[in-house]
Amino acid sequence: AEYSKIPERQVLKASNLRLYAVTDSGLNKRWQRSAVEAVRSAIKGGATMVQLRVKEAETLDFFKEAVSCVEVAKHSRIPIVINDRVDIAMACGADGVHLGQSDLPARQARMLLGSDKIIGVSCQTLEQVQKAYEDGADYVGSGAVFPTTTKKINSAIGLEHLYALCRGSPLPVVAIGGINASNVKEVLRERPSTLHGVAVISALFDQPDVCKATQELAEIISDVFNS
Ligand code: TZP
Ligand code: MG
Repeated sequence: AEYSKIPERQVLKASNLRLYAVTDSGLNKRWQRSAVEAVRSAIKGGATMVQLRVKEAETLDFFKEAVSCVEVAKHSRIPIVINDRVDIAMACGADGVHLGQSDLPARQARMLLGSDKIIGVSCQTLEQVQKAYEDGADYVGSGAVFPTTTKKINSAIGLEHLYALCRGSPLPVVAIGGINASNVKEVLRERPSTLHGVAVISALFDQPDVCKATQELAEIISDVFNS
């Protein structure tokens, strides 16, 4: 992989981005599951990385959830990153943080977290990808590839734009937004060398059986990568 050229940041392996499970506090509430149950089921089903994404929670509640999720993920040796909050990522011992364009810049997050932690940045343009790279990010999340109701988005970028971002990206890319078992093959139809997998929320967590949904998606993704 491209980023193996940066020796001090080998905590993230390309294969970790294959099936990246992103939790959603709203969906957990709707399905009456705790974040830790959601994370445990996704890991059991074959998720290769986890992001704890908590919106509109008190800091203490977010922190406590993060501590339990980190424990589960560490036990399974699956990297876990915290959405938005560098402070919580540091405090709970997570493997890193995932930042949006309105969060702390990756450069400052890197100064706070040091060189051993994973930093991901959501990017919609090549300029943002380039900046994330220069700031010391480890990977880029690009999307929303397709329309989604999980998050308010301006517009979906579509597959051609995703592939163009991947071709211009010095960092590994994970595609996100509206991806599920029915369209994941289509997303991975073209595989620029930097496109390492997909990140999903509702395809795993807006389902009655998270473990089964993860297994089904994981199976399709392995078929694609092994073909
Ligand atoms: N960033 C871009 S789209 C999105 C995020 C967090 C939501 C993805 O959710 P889903 O349910 O997999 O479409
Ligand atoms: Mg964010």
